[in-house]
Amino acid sequence: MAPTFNQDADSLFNFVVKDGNGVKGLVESGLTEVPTRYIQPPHQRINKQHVAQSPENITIDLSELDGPNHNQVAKAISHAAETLGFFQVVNHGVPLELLESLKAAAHCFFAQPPEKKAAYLKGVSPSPMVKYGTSFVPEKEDALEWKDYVSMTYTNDADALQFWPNECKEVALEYIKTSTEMVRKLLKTLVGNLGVEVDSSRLDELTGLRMVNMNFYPTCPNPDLTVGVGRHSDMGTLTVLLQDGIGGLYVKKDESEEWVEIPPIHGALVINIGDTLQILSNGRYKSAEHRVRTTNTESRVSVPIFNAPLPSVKVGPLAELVARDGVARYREVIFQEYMNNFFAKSHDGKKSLDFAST
Ligand SMILES: O=C(O)CCC(=O)C(=O)O
Repeated sequence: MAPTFNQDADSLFNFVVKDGNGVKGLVESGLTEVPTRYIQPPHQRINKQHVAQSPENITIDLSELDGPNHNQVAKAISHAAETLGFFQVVNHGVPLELLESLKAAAHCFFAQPPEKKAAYLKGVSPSPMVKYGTSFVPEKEDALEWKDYVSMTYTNDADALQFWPNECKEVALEYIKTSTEMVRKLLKTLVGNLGVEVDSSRLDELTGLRMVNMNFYPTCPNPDLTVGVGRHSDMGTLTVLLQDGIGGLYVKKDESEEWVEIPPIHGALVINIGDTLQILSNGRYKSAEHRVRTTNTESRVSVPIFNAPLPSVKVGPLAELVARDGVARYREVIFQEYMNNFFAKSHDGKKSLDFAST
Protein backbone atom coordinates (compact mmCIF):
# COMPACT_ATOMS: atom_id res chain seq x y z
CA MET A 1 0.00 0.00 0.00
CA ALA A 2 1.21 3.52 -0.77
CA PRO A 3 2.48 5.40 2.29
CA THR A 4 0.43 8.35 3.51
CA PHE A 5 2.57 11.23 4.65
CA ASN A 6 -0.30 13.60 5.49
CA GLN A 7 -0.55 12.56 9.11
CA ASP A 8 3.11 13.14 9.82
CA ALA A 9 4.58 16.26 8.24
CA ASP A 10 8.05 15.58 9.67
CA SER A 11 8.32 12.15 8.12
CA LEU A 12 7.42 13.60 4.73
CA PHE A 13 9.98 16.40 5.08
CA ASN A 14 12.69 13.97 6.18
CA PHE A 15 11.92 11.52 3.39
CA VAL A 16 11.80 14.10 0.60
CA VAL A 17 14.24 16.80 1.71
CA LYS A 18 16.67 15.48 4.31
CA ASP A 19 17.11 11.91 3.04
CA GLY A 20 17.23 13.13 -0.55
CA ASN A 21 14.43 11.01 -2.00
CA GLY A 22 13.03 14.14 -3.61
CA VAL A 23 9.62 14.48 -5.20
CA LYS A 24 10.65 11.67 -7.53
CA GLY A 25 11.02 9.31 -4.57
CA LEU A 26 7.63 10.41 -3.30
CA VAL A 27 5.98 9.64 -6.63
CA GLU A 28 7.73 6.28 -6.81
CA SER A 29 6.47 5.41 -3.33
CA GLY A 30 3.12 5.01 -5.07
CA LEU A 31 1.08 7.96 -3.93
CA THR A 32 -2.13 8.72 -5.77
CA GLU A 33 -2.73 12.22 -4.48
CA VAL A 34 -0.39 14.98 -3.39
CA PRO A 35 0.34 15.33 0.33
CA THR A 36 -1.06 18.44 2.02
CA ARG A 37 2.42 19.97 2.24
CA TYR A 38 2.41 20.35 -1.56
CA ILE A 39 -1.00 21.99 -1.87
CA GLN A 40 -0.67 25.64 -2.86
CA PRO A 41 -3.07 28.32 -1.59
CA PRO A 42 -5.65 29.10 -4.31
CA HIS A 43 -3.98 32.35 -5.46
CA GLN A 44 -0.74 30.51 -6.26
CA ARG A 45 -2.32 27.71 -8.30
CA ILE A 46 -1.96 27.76 -12.07
CA ASN A 47 -5.14 27.58 -14.06
CA LYS A 48 -4.33 26.41 -17.58
CA GLN A 49 -7.51 27.99 -18.92
CA HIS A 50 -6.53 31.49 -17.80
CA VAL A 51 -3.60 31.97 -20.11
CA ALA A 52 -3.31 34.97 -22.41
CA GLN A 53 -1.95 35.15 -25.93
CA SER A 54 0.72 37.78 -26.30
CA PRO A 55 2.19 39.51 -29.34
CA GLU A 56 5.34 39.97 -27.22
CA ASN A 57 5.92 36.20 -27.20
CA ILE A 58 8.59 36.26 -29.89
CA THR A 59 11.34 34.14 -31.40
CA ILE A 60 14.50 35.82 -32.65
CA ASP A 61 16.93 34.47 -35.21
CA LEU A 62 20.22 35.45 -33.57
CA SER A 63 22.27 34.89 -36.73
CA GLU A 64 20.58 38.03 -38.05
CA LEU A 65 22.44 40.12 -35.49
CA ASP A 66 25.50 39.66 -37.71
CA GLY A 67 23.74 40.61 -40.95
CA PRO A 68 22.00 43.51 -42.66
CA ASN A 69 19.01 43.28 -40.30
CA HIS A 70 21.16 43.96 -37.23
CA ASN A 71 19.34 47.11 -36.13
CA GLN A 72 15.90 45.62 -36.54
CA VAL A 73 16.83 42.49 -34.57
CA ALA A 74 18.59 44.50 -31.85
CA LYS A 75 15.45 46.59 -31.49
CA ALA A 76 13.28 43.46 -31.23
CA ILE A 77 15.53 42.11 -28.46
CA SER A 78 15.34 45.35 -26.50
CA HIS A 79 11.59 45.58 -27.00
CA ALA A 80 11.17 42.06 -25.58
CA ALA A 81 13.39 42.98 -22.63
CA GLU A 82 11.31 46.11 -21.97
CA THR A 83 7.98 44.31 -22.09
CA LEU A 84 7.63 40.60 -21.34
CA GLY A 85 11.24 40.13 -20.22
CA PHE A 86 11.22 36.78 -22.05
CA PHE A 87 11.96 35.76 -25.63
CA GLN A 88 13.21 32.71 -27.49
CA VAL A 89 16.22 32.45 -29.78
CA VAL A 90 17.16 30.16 -32.65
CA ASN A 91 20.48 29.96 -34.51
CA HIS A 92 22.04 30.67 -31.13
CA GLY A 93 25.31 28.80 -31.60
CA VAL A 94 24.57 25.97 -29.15
CA PRO A 95 24.57 22.74 -31.21
CA LEU A 96 21.14 21.10 -31.46
CA GLU A 97 22.60 17.66 -30.63
CA LEU A 98 23.93 19.15 -27.40
CA LEU A 99 20.43 20.29 -26.47
CA GLU A 100 19.19 16.73 -26.91
CA SER A 101 22.12 15.37 -24.88
CA LEU A 102 21.39 17.83 -22.06
CA LYS A 103 17.80 16.65 -21.74
CA ALA A 104 18.94 13.02 -21.82
CA ALA A 105 21.62 13.75 -19.17
CA ALA A 106 19.02 15.35 -16.89
CA HIS A 107 16.82 12.24 -17.14
CA CYS A 108 19.86 10.05 -16.57
CA PHE A 109 20.92 11.92 -13.40
CA PHE A 110 17.45 11.77 -11.84
CA ALA A 111 16.89 8.14 -12.83
CA GLN A 112 19.61 7.11 -10.39
CA PRO A 113 18.76 5.55 -7.02
CA PRO A 114 18.17 8.17 -4.29
CA GLU A 115 21.40 7.42 -2.45
CA LYS A 116 23.48 8.33 -5.52
CA LYS A 117 21.77 11.72 -5.78
CA ALA A 118 21.82 12.24 -2.02
CA ALA A 119 25.62 12.22 -2.22
CA TYR A 120 25.25 15.81 -3.50
CA LEU A 121 22.94 17.07 -0.75
CA LYS A 122 24.10 20.27 0.95
CA GLY A 123 26.55 19.48 3.73
CA VAL A 124 27.75 16.18 2.25
CA SER A 125 28.38 17.13 -1.38
CA PRO A 126 32.07 16.77 -2.32
CA SER A 127 32.06 20.42 -3.39
CA PRO A 128 30.03 23.51 -2.43
CA MET A 129 29.77 24.08 -6.18
CA VAL A 130 27.40 21.11 -6.62
CA LYS A 131 24.10 20.81 -4.86
CA TYR A 132 21.22 18.37 -5.25
CA GLY A 133 17.93 19.30 -3.67
CA THR A 134 14.21 19.71 -3.95
CA SER A 135 11.88 22.73 -3.91
CA PHE A 136 13.56 26.18 -3.49
CA VAL A 137 14.07 26.75 0.24
CA PRO A 138 12.00 23.91 1.76
CA GLU A 139 12.73 25.01 5.35
CA LYS A 140 11.01 28.34 4.68
CA GLU A 141 8.12 27.26 2.45
CA ASP A 142 4.57 26.61 3.62
CA ALA A 143 3.84 24.72 0.40
CA LEU A 144 6.69 22.87 -1.27
CA GLU A 145 7.45 23.06 -5.00
CA TRP A 146 7.05 19.90 -7.08
CA LYS A 147 10.61 19.90 -8.37
CA ASP A 148 13.98 18.23 -7.80
CA TYR A 149 17.20 19.77 -9.10
CA VAL A 150 20.94 19.54 -9.25
CA SER A 151 22.82 22.81 -9.39
CA MET A 152 26.39 23.15 -10.68
CA THR A 153 28.36 26.38 -10.29
CA TYR A 154 31.20 26.93 -12.74
CA THR A 155 34.60 27.91 -11.39
CA ASN A 156 36.94 26.28 -13.91
CA ASP A 157 37.00 23.26 -16.22
CA ALA A 158 39.14 21.10 -13.94
CA ASP A 159 36.79 21.55 -10.95
CA ALA A 160 33.74 20.91 -13.12
CA LEU A 161 35.19 17.67 -14.44
CA GLN A 162 36.30 16.59 -10.98
CA PHE A 163 33.20 17.47 -8.93
CA TRP A 164 30.13 17.70 -11.14
CA PRO A 165 28.12 14.45 -11.46
CA ASN A 166 29.41 12.06 -14.13
CA GLU A 167 25.94 11.75 -15.68
CA CYS A 168 25.90 15.41 -16.74
CA LYS A 169 29.29 17.10 -16.30
CA GLU A 170 30.55 16.98 -19.87
CA VAL A 171 27.37 18.20 -21.49
CA ALA A 172 26.78 20.88 -18.85
CA LEU A 173 30.30 22.21 -19.37
CA GLU A 174 29.85 22.23 -23.14
CA TYR A 175 26.52 24.06 -22.71
CA ILE A 176 28.27 26.82 -20.73
CA LYS A 177 31.04 27.11 -23.28
CA THR A 178 28.84 27.19 -26.35
CA SER A 179 26.36 29.67 -24.89
CA THR A 180 28.86 32.21 -23.54
CA GLU A 181 29.26 34.02 -26.85
CA MET A 182 25.48 34.34 -27.25
CA VAL A 183 25.08 35.74 -23.73
CA ARG A 184 27.77 38.37 -24.35
CA LYS A 185 26.21 39.31 -27.66
CA LEU A 186 22.76 39.70 -26.11
CA LEU A 187 24.06 41.72 -23.20
CA LYS A 188 26.12 43.96 -25.48
CA THR A 189 23.08 44.54 -27.64
CA LEU A 190 20.84 45.31 -24.67
CA VAL A 191 23.32 47.67 -23.02
CA GLY A 192 24.13 49.26 -26.40
CA ASN A 193 20.45 50.01 -26.94
CA LEU A 194 20.45 51.98 -23.69
CA GLY A 195 22.93 54.33 -25.35
CA VAL A 196 25.64 53.44 -22.84
CA GLU A 197 29.18 52.18 -23.47
CA VAL A 198 30.28 49.27 -21.30
CA ASP A 199 33.72 47.76 -21.80
CA SER A 200 34.42 44.11 -22.23
CA SER A 201 35.81 43.55 -18.72
CA ARG A 202 32.60 44.97 -17.19
CA LEU A 203 30.55 42.60 -19.36
CA ASP A 204 32.71 39.76 -18.03
CA GLU A 205 32.07 40.85 -14.44
CA LEU A 206 28.35 41.05 -15.01
CA THR A 207 28.16 37.46 -16.28
CA GLY A 208 31.14 35.97 -14.41
CA LEU A 209 29.07 33.74 -12.13
CA ARG A 210 27.49 30.88 -14.05
CA MET A 211 25.29 28.20 -12.60
CA VAL A 212 23.79 25.35 -14.61
CA ASN A 213 20.78 23.63 -13.09
CA MET A 214 19.10 20.46 -14.17
CA ASN A 215 15.47 20.59 -13.09
CA PHE A 216 13.26 17.53 -12.87
CA TYR A 217 9.50 17.84 -12.47
CA PRO A 218 8.02 14.37 -11.85
CA THR A 219 4.51 13.63 -13.04
CA CYS A 220 2.04 14.94 -10.52
CA PRO A 221 -1.36 13.47 -9.63
CA ASN A 222 -2.84 16.94 -8.96
CA PRO A 223 -1.43 19.60 -11.32
CA ASP A 224 -4.26 21.96 -10.43
CA LEU A 225 -3.19 22.11 -6.77
CA THR A 226 0.60 22.28 -7.06
CA VAL A 227 3.37 24.30 -8.71
CA GLY A 228 6.64 23.08 -10.21
CA VAL A 229 8.22 26.44 -9.43
CA GLY A 230 6.39 29.30 -7.75
CA ARG A 231 6.27 32.84 -9.12
CA HIS A 232 9.68 34.49 -9.06
CA SER A 233 12.18 36.45 -11.10
CA ASP A 234 15.80 35.35 -11.51
CA MET A 235 18.45 37.26 -9.57
CA GLY A 236 21.12 37.45 -12.27
CA THR A 237 21.69 39.27 -15.53
CA LEU A 238 20.40 36.91 -18.22
CA THR A 239 19.08 33.34 -17.94
CA VAL A 240 19.39 30.88 -20.81
CA LEU A 241 16.87 28.07 -20.50
CA LEU A 242 16.42 24.81 -22.34
CA GLN A 243 12.98 23.30 -21.87
CA ASP A 244 11.74 19.99 -23.23
CA GLY A 245 8.55 19.56 -25.26
CA ILE A 246 6.11 19.18 -22.37
CA GLY A 247 5.35 22.84 -21.68
CA GLY A 248 4.18 24.55 -18.53
CA LEU A 249 6.44 27.62 -18.31
CA TYR A 250 4.40 30.79 -17.76
CA VAL A 251 5.47 34.42 -17.60
CA LYS A 252 3.50 37.27 -16.15
CA LYS A 253 2.66 40.22 -18.37
CA ASP A 254 3.96 43.37 -16.77
CA GLU A 255 1.62 45.18 -14.39
CA SER A 256 -1.20 42.67 -14.92
CA GLU A 257 -2.35 39.36 -13.57
CA GLU A 258 -2.24 37.80 -17.03
CA TRP A 259 0.13 34.92 -17.66
CA VAL A 260 1.52 33.93 -21.04
CA GLU A 261 2.84 30.45 -21.83
CA ILE A 262 6.32 30.23 -23.34
CA PRO A 263 5.65 27.42 -25.80
CA PRO A 264 8.31 24.76 -26.30
CA ILE A 265 10.01 25.23 -29.68
CA HIS A 266 12.30 22.46 -30.81
CA GLY A 267 15.90 23.71 -31.05
CA ALA A 268 15.15 27.08 -29.44
CA LEU A 269 16.51 28.46 -26.18
CA VAL A 270 14.49 30.69 -23.89
CA ILE A 271 16.13 33.90 -22.66
CA ASN A 272 14.90 35.88 -19.72
CA ILE A 273 15.92 39.11 -18.08
CA GLY A 274 17.03 38.90 -14.45
CA ASP A 275 16.84 41.42 -11.60
CA THR A 276 20.44 42.55 -12.18
CA LEU A 277 19.61 43.83 -15.65
CA GLN A 278 16.52 45.57 -14.34
CA ILE A 279 18.70 47.35 -11.76
CA LEU A 280 21.48 48.21 -14.23
CA SER A 281 19.02 49.63 -16.73
CA ASN A 282 17.39 51.74 -14.00
CA GLY A 283 14.14 49.88 -14.55
CA ARG A 284 13.94 50.05 -18.33
CA TYR A 285 14.42 46.31 -18.82
CA LYS A 286 12.07 44.10 -16.83
CA SER A 287 13.08 41.00 -14.96
CA ALA A 288 10.44 38.48 -15.82
CA GLU A 289 8.17 36.98 -13.18
CA HIS A 290 7.63 33.37 -14.14
CA ARG A 291 6.46 30.03 -12.77
CA VAL A 292 6.06 26.41 -13.84
CA ARG A 293 2.98 24.21 -13.87
CA THR A 294 3.18 20.48 -13.15
CA THR A 295 1.66 17.82 -15.41
CA ASN A 296 0.18 14.40 -14.89
CA THR A 297 1.33 13.01 -18.21
CA GLU A 298 5.13 12.86 -18.26
CA SER A 299 8.08 14.06 -16.18
CA ARG A 300 9.42 17.37 -17.46
CA VAL A 301 13.08 18.51 -17.51
CA SER A 302 14.58 21.94 -18.02
CA VAL A 303 18.17 23.14 -17.99
CA PRO A 304 18.77 26.80 -17.16
CA ILE A 305 22.11 28.60 -17.05
CA PHE A 306 21.92 31.52 -14.65
CA ASN A 307 24.43 34.15 -15.81
CA ALA A 308 25.01 36.52 -12.91
CA PRO A 309 27.59 39.04 -11.68
CA LEU A 310 30.62 37.87 -9.73
CA PRO A 311 29.80 37.97 -6.00
CA SER A 312 32.13 40.89 -5.26
CA VAL A 313 30.71 43.08 -8.04
CA LYS A 314 28.74 46.19 -7.17
CA VAL A 315 25.48 46.39 -9.07
CA GLY A 316 23.56 49.64 -9.43
CA PRO A 317 21.87 51.67 -12.14
CA LEU A 318 24.34 52.77 -14.85
CA ALA A 319 25.48 56.33 -14.08
CA GLU A 320 24.58 57.66 -17.55
CA LEU A 321 21.00 56.44 -17.11
CA VAL A 322 20.66 57.98 -13.66
CA ALA A 323 21.87 61.29 -15.11
CA ARG A 324 19.44 60.99 -18.02
CA ASP A 325 16.46 59.85 -15.92
CA GLY A 326 17.19 62.28 -13.11
CA VAL A 327 16.63 59.55 -10.55
CA ALA A 328 18.27 56.32 -9.38
CA ARG A 329 15.44 53.81 -9.08
CA TYR A 330 17.67 51.31 -7.21
CA ARG A 331 20.54 51.57 -4.79
CA GLU A 332 23.93 50.00 -5.41
CA VAL A 333 24.28 46.51 -3.92
CA ILE A 334 27.12 44.04 -3.62
CA PHE A 335 25.97 41.05 -5.58
CA GLN A 336 26.91 38.53 -2.86
CA GLU A 337 24.51 40.33 -0.51
CA TYR A 338 21.78 40.39 -3.15
CA MET A 339 22.26 36.67 -3.63
CA ASN A 340 22.21 35.92 0.12
CA ASN A 341 18.89 37.70 0.41
CA PHE A 342 17.53 35.91 -2.68
CA PHE A 343 18.31 32.45 -1.35
CA ALA A 344 17.10 33.21 2.18
CA LYS A 345 13.42 33.51 1.28
CA SER A 346 10.81 31.47 -0.50
CA HIS A 347 9.74 32.53 -4.00
CA ASP A 348 7.47 35.55 -3.85
CA GLY A 349 7.10 37.18 -7.23
CA LYS A 350 9.46 40.09 -7.72
CA LYS A 351 9.93 40.84 -4.01
CA SER A 352 13.63 39.97 -4.41
CA LEU A 353 14.10 43.38 -6.04
CA ASP A 354 13.03 45.12 -2.82
CA PHE A 355 16.52 44.45 -1.52
CA ALA A 356 17.85 47.04 -3.98
CA SER A 357 15.07 49.53 -3.53
CA THR A 358 16.01 53.11 -2.65
O1 LIG B 1 11.69 24.90 -15.70
C1 LIG B 1 11.51 26.00 -16.19
O2 LIG B 1 10.97 26.14 -17.30
C2 LIG B 1 11.89 27.25 -15.45
C3 LIG B 1 12.82 27.00 -14.31
C4 LIG B 1 13.01 28.15 -13.40
O3 LIG B 1 12.29 29.11 -13.42
C5 LIG B 1 14.10 28.10 -12.43
O4 LIG B 1 14.82 27.08 -12.33
O5 LIG B 1 14.30 29.13 -11.71
